[in-house]
Amino acid sequence: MPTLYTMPGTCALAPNIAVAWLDAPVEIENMEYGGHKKDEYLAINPKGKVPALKFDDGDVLTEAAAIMAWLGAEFGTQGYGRDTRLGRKEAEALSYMTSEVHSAYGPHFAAANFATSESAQEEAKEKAYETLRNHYRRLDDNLKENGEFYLGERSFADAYLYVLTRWIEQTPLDIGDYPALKDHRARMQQDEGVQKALKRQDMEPV
Ligand SMILES: N[C@@H](CCC(=O)N[C@@H](CS)C(=O)NCC(=O)O)C(=O)O
Repeated sequence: MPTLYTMPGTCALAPNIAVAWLDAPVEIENMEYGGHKKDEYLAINPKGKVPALKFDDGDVLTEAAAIMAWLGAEFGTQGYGRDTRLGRKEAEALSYMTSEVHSAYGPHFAAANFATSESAQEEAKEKAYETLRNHYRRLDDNLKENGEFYLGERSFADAYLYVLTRWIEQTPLDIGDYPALKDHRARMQQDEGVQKALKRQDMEPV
């Protein structure tokens, strides 16, 4: 059975939720914070990041969007079929959320990678929050247009969006400014699969 490596508080929660929704035969190995820098894990994922999915033959797949694409293709009944609109849109949404929105958190999570002095780091963070405000505005508008789920029907984009709406609490941004996102987060926390994934990752609803 493949193993999905996760860590509390991280974006690995999205593929973890996908595993729960699909009831996929995937073991969850939730490492303590810091486990991602240990030699044993670096041998699995030299990038030193989670998530990573290790297959029985030793092959390893990294990148949350790629892992969810594999899960959907292997165990899913909808989404990720490139011939369906939902599948195309799901790939688009996950690329946007992982490569644009998550990346915009860089100065927040690791300011030292962006500037040396404390004041320059603060400036980098402020710029990041400005960028994030624009991203969350766009996400909120898209969700408002589509209703209950980010793409109109439930998809893995909702799982990743849940990660992003949790992280907002660590920033000076206010989820109250994004009412559709706030409602989405509350609905997700009622979901059985989300609750199961949170527990497996040693996390609580926000
Ligand atoms: N592009 C990667 C990003 C993975 C990533 O940044 N993971 C974070 C947790 S959300 C991590 O492991 N950070 C630890 C570190 O950078 O030290 C993906 O989408 O899977």
